[in-house]
Amino acid sequence: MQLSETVSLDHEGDIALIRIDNPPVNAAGVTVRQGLVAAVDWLAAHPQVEAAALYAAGRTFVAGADIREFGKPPLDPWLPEVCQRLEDSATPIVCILHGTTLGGGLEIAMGCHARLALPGAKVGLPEVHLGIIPGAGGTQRMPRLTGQAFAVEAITTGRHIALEEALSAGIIDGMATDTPDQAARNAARAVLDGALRTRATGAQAVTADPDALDAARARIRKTQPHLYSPLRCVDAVELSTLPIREGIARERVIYQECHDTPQRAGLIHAFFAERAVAKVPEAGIPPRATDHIGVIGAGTMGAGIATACLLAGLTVTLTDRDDAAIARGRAAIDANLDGAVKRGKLADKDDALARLATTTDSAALSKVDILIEAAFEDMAVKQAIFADLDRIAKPGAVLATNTSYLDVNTIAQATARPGDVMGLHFFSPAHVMRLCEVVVAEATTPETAATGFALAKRLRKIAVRSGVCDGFIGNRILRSTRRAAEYMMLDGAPFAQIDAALEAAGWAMGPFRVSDLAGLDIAWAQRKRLAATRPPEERYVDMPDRLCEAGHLGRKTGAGYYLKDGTPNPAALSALEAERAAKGIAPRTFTDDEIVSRFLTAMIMEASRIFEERIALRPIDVDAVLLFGYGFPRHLGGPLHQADAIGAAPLVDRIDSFAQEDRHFWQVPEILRDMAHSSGTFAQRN
Ligand code: T1G
Repeated sequence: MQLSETVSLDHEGDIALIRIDNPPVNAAGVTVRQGLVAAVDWLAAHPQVEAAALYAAGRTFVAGADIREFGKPPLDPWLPEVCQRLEDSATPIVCILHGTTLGGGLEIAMGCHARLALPGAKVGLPEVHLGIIPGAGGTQRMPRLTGQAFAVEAITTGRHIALEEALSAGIIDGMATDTPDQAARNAARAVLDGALRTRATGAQAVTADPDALDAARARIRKTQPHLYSPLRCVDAVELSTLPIREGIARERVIYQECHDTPQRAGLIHAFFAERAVAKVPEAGIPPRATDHIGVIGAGTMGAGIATACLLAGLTVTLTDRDDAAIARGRAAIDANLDGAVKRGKLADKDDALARLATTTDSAALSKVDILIEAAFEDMAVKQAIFADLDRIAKPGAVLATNTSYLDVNTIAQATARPGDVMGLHFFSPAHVMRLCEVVVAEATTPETAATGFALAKRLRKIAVRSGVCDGFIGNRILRSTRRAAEYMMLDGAPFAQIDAALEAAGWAMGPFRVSDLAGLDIAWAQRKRLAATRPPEERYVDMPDRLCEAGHLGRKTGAGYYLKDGTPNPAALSALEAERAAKGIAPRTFTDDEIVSRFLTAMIMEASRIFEERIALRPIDVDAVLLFGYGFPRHLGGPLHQADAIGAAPLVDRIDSFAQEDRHFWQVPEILRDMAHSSGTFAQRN
């Protein structure tokens, strides 16, 4: 019988089977919660039913609360109540877990009186990644099953726990076989037969483990000082020695405090951004083949791209001009694959290497489905390669360039088949970084674009659609923020302070440390390329050029902004002083907040223009690029999420005030000014 839109119950003599069916991941939305309460009521009204089992249809048991309900008015019944009702049921209820039982799903399971899992099942309480704590008894019931030490680690890291570990930790009581519905039937019968023991989790005792809680707090303060919810998870686990109802009431208060933070909103925006980017105009178009990939250029990028393809089970032909380059490429791939084996990402290295061919003969590329050019970043070089591809590539092959800045429209003109040409901009190291910009040029056909997305998906990349402009979405924003950082540096903020301020705010790495890592010559080459078109009124900081000229290119030469030991490079400091003296700049101090505000505002300015020009189709695409490729703090949700959080009108005021010192750099994008007038948001445009 149907108890709600998504929950049904089968009465089979002295047992009852409760089924949740809410695709795609059986999230515990309002109809699931209503149905479960109705099931408990039904059991209470049918005392002749002596055991029940709860299971879910489809690919997984409940993967959590329904995230789409967050931030909206709460709908009765709440999940904590539902879990309590399950636990209070006089009829024992066994839960059958399959797939990924996460968050509210595991809390439902822990509210039941026993848990059995099908092979391959995983569990976890990942709420901390969404800026909250488990809010339906998870922080109170998990310690009752596992002890506080295990629970505090699992809840503050939010990691997925594999079946074997969940069994040994006490979260799961045993294994089940068969389909979830049959497993449920067997489990309910096992309860009746006395073969499966049931008990209420909330009735179990917990021993306080202050050392484990202190250790967790110390780790979080060190590694995630800018985040709110991890420490609150520890506070909640600490309450688990209280009687269950009292503990859950106190957990609820902490949950609500976390829920109301901007960090929660940012983290949930990031969760949806990761998935929203796949919803592109080309999504429904059948792609061409993506099995055999040709990579042109065996340098760092080419080797990384080849590695990513091999790790995804694809066949790769890698070419370069001479044997020495090929040998270096092979060595790099070999080392990459060793790393993947070590990290558990690859089982059989020989199998991967067996799918790799390397050659200096470009004719070997005639059979490949997709060609990815990763040669030297120079237009003439790329045009020569693409002109040659007309002769070599099979008809229908997709011709992709991995350029980071160059105009894909111009590259496409070098071939007689511009419709097959696109950009696939990977990030170094290409087999590790999750972002890939899929650059759709003027002539790129929808089928070609769809094939680029299909390949990126096989490589398990987060693929974001970008139009053509200098630097596409990510590097164009990077250039703008780097300028903002350089201006602050010249005006008096030590670059070490700029890096430290941004890192303390949650950025993975400050801009100067990023430059040292990537090599200062990359931006130098770009500045030289753009020198001819640079408007005279543009403010220009010379010091990075001086460093490059002196051979300080960053880590690869031993020094850049910083020395090897991490202290500022004296050559950088003296170049800066000389430039200030020459330009008559009296250095002033900047607070850390001001640094973060200017950096973020510059980023928002450029991000707004990129959306305004439809280089990115939606604001959330820009956010995804920054989040997944540029170390933007996840809890801030991305630059355009931040624009909404700050508000268009205050942003316009802020930019106008910065413009008093530099009218050329600080200009309010039209779209922001319009939004300030109309009280609009970027979220409305997603
Ligand atoms: N709510 C709503 N939609 C969800 C969802 C959720 N919890 N989880 C996934 N989806 C959607 C997702 O947006 C996508 O939609 C589709 O399902 C498939 O997801 C009280 C408050 C389960 C491991 O954090 O980790 O419980 O894009 O593409 O790779 O304490 O989704 O197709 O339209 O990711 O197979 C805690 C989040 C919630 C789990 C499946 N739970 N989800 O991965 O598919 S908070 C989570 C995941 C909570 C309580 C608290 C993964 C997955 P669309 P997918 P997948």
